[in-house]
Amino acid sequence: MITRRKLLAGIPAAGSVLLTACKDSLPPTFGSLFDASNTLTFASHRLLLRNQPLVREFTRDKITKNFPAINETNPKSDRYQQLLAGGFSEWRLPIAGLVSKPAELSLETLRSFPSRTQVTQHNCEQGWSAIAEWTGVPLGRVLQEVGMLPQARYVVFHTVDGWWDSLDMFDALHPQTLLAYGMNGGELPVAHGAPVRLRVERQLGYKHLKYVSRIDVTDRLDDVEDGTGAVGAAYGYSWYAGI
Ligand SMILES: Nc1nc2c(c(=O)[nH]1)N[C@H]1C(S)=C(S)[C@@H](COP(=O)(O)O)O[C@H]1N2
Ligand SMILES: [Mo]
Repeated sequence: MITRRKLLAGIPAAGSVLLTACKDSLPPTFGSLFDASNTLTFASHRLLLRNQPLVREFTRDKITKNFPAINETNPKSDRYQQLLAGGFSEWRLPIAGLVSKPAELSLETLRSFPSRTQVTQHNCEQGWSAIAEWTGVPLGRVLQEVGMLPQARYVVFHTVDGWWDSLDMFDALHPQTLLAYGMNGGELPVAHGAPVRLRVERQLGYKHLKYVSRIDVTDRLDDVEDGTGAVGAAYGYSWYAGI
């Protein structure tokens, strides 16, 4: 018979099995005792989601009328304002690092790739959620274009307003992970991250970087910025924000 005591004793055991299974994919700030609960969440999600299921998609009638726009809603930088005034025709997205063909992609080029449109629910860590339709190019398609090298493990994103964050390949290559340039059938509005934002549907709102300005492909995060993998880590936000 499984007693309560046995069950409780089983939790650390199950945890260590999960951790062993995921050891090679653990990000640098994970795996310590301090971060045990985040690490366990990460490890169990990876196990449960190993077949890369899609998150729920909705019909267009479920789209939220007034999708909140939060934090930065129009970056003040002169360069950004210039690009905006020019309809982003001069905008380029540099992609470099562990790729065989580093590139500076225009919006036109991104739009020329096969696109994906999905109506999904955005869940902000601050407690609100809203549904919108997003159109963009799957990040995996773009990585294929620049020739991602076999040793690549992470994709690092930088933004106009100084945010930065990263995904491992498991999330970067998920079919619903998009570089989105459209929202609700129109262009992506400035307030929501024009010209291009990240959609990473299996994670909380703060991972969906707006105003993406640069992408780097890498095999380690400890030498990127402060080594934590994301700007939010310094404020106590988990690098992995799976939902
Ligand atoms: N560059 C940038 N990206 C960002 C943010 C930001 O302040 N700057 N805020 C994040 C948070 S916490 C959320 S919930 C979503 C909000 O996206 P929205 O403004 O389109 O609703 O963007 C995320 N991406
Ligand atoms: Mo958020």
